[in-house]
Amino acid sequence: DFGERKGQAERMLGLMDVFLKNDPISLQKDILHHVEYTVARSRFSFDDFEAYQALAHSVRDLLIERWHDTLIHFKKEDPKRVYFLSLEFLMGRSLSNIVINLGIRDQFADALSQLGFDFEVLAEQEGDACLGNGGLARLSACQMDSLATLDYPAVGYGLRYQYGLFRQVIVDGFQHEQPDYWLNFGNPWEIERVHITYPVKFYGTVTDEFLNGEKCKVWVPGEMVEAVAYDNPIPGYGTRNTINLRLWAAKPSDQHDMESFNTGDYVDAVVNRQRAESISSILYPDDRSYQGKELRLKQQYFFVSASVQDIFRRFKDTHKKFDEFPEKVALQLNDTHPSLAIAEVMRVLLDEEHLSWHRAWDIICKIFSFTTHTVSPEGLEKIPVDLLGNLLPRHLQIIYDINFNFVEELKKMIGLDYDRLTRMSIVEEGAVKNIRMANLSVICSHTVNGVSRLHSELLRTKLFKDFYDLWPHKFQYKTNGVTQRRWIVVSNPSLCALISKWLGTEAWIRDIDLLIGLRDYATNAELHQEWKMVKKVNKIRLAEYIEAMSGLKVSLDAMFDVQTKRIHEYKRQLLNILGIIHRYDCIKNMDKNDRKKVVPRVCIIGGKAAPGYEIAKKIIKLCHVVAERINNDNDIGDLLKLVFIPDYNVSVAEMVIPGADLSQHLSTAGHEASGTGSMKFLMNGCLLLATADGSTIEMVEEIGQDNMFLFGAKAHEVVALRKKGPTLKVPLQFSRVVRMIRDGHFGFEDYFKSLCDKIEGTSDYFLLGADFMSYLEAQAAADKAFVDEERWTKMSILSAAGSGRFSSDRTIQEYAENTWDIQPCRCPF
Ligand code: HBZ
Repeated sequence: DFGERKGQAERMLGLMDVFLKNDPISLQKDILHHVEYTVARSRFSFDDFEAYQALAHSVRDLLIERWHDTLIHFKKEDPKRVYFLSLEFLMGRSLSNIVINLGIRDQFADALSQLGFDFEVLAEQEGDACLGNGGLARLSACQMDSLATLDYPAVGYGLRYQYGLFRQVIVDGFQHEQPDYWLNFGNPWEIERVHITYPVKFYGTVTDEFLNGEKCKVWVPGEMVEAVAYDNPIPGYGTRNTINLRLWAAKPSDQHDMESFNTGDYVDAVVNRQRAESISSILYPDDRSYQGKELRLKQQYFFVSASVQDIFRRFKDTHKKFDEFPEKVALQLNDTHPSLAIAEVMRVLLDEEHLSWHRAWDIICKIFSFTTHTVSPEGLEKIPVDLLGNLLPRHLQIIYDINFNFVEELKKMIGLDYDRLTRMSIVEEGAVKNIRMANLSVICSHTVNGVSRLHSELLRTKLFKDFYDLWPHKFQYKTNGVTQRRWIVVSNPSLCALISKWLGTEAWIRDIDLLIGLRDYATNAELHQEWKMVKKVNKIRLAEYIEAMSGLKVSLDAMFDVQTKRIHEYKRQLLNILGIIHRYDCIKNMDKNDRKKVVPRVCIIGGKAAPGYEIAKKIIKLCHVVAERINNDNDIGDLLKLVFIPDYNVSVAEMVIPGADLSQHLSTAGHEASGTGSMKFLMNGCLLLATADGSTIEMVEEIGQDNMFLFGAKAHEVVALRKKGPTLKVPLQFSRVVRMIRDGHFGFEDYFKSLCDKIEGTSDYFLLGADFMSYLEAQAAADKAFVDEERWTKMSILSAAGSGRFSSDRTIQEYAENTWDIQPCRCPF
C-alpha cells in the first residue's frame, strides 16, 4: 500500500503548503521588529546571537497562534486527553525542530540570507535544554513530538529546573561537573503563565474531623509553596496541532507566611521565602540510584500536585460527575518518579471531593498506566517511610490503606503464602521501612508497559513475576522509538534530501514505514554514489568538530566507530576500550605488510558519568590515558585514533550520529531495557555492532542478521555464565590487555587497580572476559565488511530502510490504541 499511504501523507502536507504564505519581506520585517523591540538592539547593528533571538521570537509568534488554535479546538471538542507525567524531558535545541515542523524552514532561511545571515549559524547559537539525564528523558521529548504530529490530545507535565544536567568538563582526563544555568541567556520557547499557579503543601499533620456528620481527614500543612506554569508549545509536523508541555517552577507562596512577616524580622522572612525556589532548582544527575533525599521527594510531589490540580481544574470546567473522569483522563506515569500522583488523585477524590473510598478507587484503577525503564531490581525506587510520613503524612496513610486492601484481596486469592505476600506488599519491612514505588504503580495501574519485547519478557518472568501471575492482562510492551523529524530531518539534512529524492516524496517524514521503499535501490550504483557522498559530508562535519575541540586531525578514510551514551558498567564502555588496546597492541606487533591490511579507525567515545559514580569516572580517565598514548604514537599514525567527546548532549549527538560509520551497543545481555541511541544510528545508515539486548533483538528482525554485527552471550545464557564464576575460561588476549593496564602501560596503575579488579575473576559481573573473543570476532567482521565498499553501502542503505519500526510515531500510536484509549483530534486549518 505504498502508493496509498504516500498519497494520504502527501495530502496532509499539501494542506500545510496552502496555509503557509509567508513571503520573505514580511518575515524580514518581523525579524527586524523583534531585533528592535524584543531584543532591544538597533536594527542596523546586531550580532549572530541577537539575530538568533529575534528569529526565535518571530518563530515563536507563529507557534503561539497554532498553539492557541489547538488548545481552543481541544477545549471545544473535549476529547479524552492523555497527561504525560515525567520528571525529565531532554529537549535539546528547539529552533530547527520547530521551523521544520511548521514547514517554514526554507522561507526563514531565504529571508535571513537576504539580511546577510545564515540560518544554520544562527541555529547554533541556541543552547540545549537538558532537563533530563539520558534515554528516559530523551524518549519523553521524542514522544511529545510524535503526540503532536499524530494529532493526539496530549499534555506533558514536568519540572522547570533552573539548572539542567551538569556540564561535563574534562581536566587532565578527569571528569569535572559544572552547573548548567541554561536560563542565563533567556528562553524564547517558554511562555510564563503568572496567573496559572497552584499552592503545593508539605509537612504538617492529619486530623479527623466531621463534615456533615461524616468523618473525614483534614491535612493541616506545615509549609506551602506556589507552582507557576511555564508553557512550552510543541508543534507537530504536517499538522496545525501544537500541544503543550507545561513545566512547573517553585515560587514562595503568598498565602502561607503572612504571619511571620507581622511578627518576625522582615529581612529574615524574605530570605526564608527564597528557599521555596530550591524545589525546582536542580535536576538530580543520577540515572539509576535512589538516595532517599528529601529534596528529590519534594520535587516529585511538587510537580505531581500542581499537575493533578491542573487536570482537575480542566475536568471540572466542563464536567460535574467524577464517574466521567476515566472517559476524559488518561494519566501516563513515566517510570515511578511521578507515582505519587496515584496517592494524590486518591487524596483529592476522598478529602476534597468527598467521594467514598470505593468510588475513588474505582476511578484510580481506570486512569493510570505505568511504563518502567529499568531491568534491575536495584533500579526500583524505594522511599523511606519516615521520610514520606514526615513530608506527606496524608499520602502515607492513603498508601497504607491501598496496601491493606490489596493484601487482604491477595490473601483471598493466593492464601497465606507469606513469602509472596511480603514480596508483593507495597511496604518493605526491614531495618529501614520503605515504600516500593514500583509495587504501588503496578497495583494501581491498568497497564504496565515495558520498553522492548525482551524487557517485557524480563518483567513478566523476573522483576514483576508475582504480579504477572496474578494479573497477566495488565502486562504489555511498546518497543521504544525515536522521532525521525529530529534524528534525520533536523540532524542530517543531506540524508533527508537524498531519501526524499529516491522515494519521490517527503511523506516518509510523517509516515516512516515508507522508508522501506529504499530497499528497491539497495544495490543501485547511482544511489550508492550519492549515499557515500552524504556520509562523507557528515564525516567532514564531525572531523572538523573533533579538530576544533581537541586539535586532533583524523582521516576521513578511516572507519568512524562511535559509542556515545551515559557511562555505566553494564553498558561496557570498558569492553570497547579493552578492544582498542588490543587493536593497538596487535598493530604494534605487526610487520609492514600486515599493517597495510589494517582498516584504519577513528574510535569515538562520549558520555557523562554520574558525579558520585567512581568506577564510571575511572572509565573516562582510562579512555583519556589510552587515547593519549595511541594518538601520540607516530608509529601508528592514521591506523588508529581514539577521541573522547566531552559533554555529550542532544546537540552534540545530532552532529556525531550522522557522521558515524559504525556504532557500538555493548550492554551485557539482559541489562539494557531498550536502548534508543541505536535507533538514531540505524536511521542514519550507521551499521550496528551490538549484543542481543533490548531493542537490538528487534532490529535484527527488521534488517536481518547479515546487516548487523552481533556478538556475545544471550540474555538467557548470562545467569549460567555468572554461576560458572572462577571456572570460566577467559581468553589470553583479555588477560593480556588487563595486564597492560595493571602494569602501568598507560600510567595511573594505582588509580586503575580497582577498575581492573572489577573485571577479573569472580567479580566480572558484566562478563567482559566471557564476551571478549566474540567481541573481537564481530570487530573483525566489521573491518572485513568495511573494505568492501559496495557491501558496506548496501548494508547501510538496508539499515536505514529497515528502521521504520523504531519511530516514536509507531510507539505512540500503540500507546494511544492499546493503553490510553484516545483518538486523534485534529485542529482544522
Ligand atoms: O530508558 C533508560 C534505559 O536504560 C534504556 O534502556 C531505555 O531505552 C530508556 C528509554 O526507555 N533509562 C533511563 O534513561 N533512566 C534514567 O535516565 C533515570 C533517571 C532518573 C532516575 C532513574 C533512571 O532516578
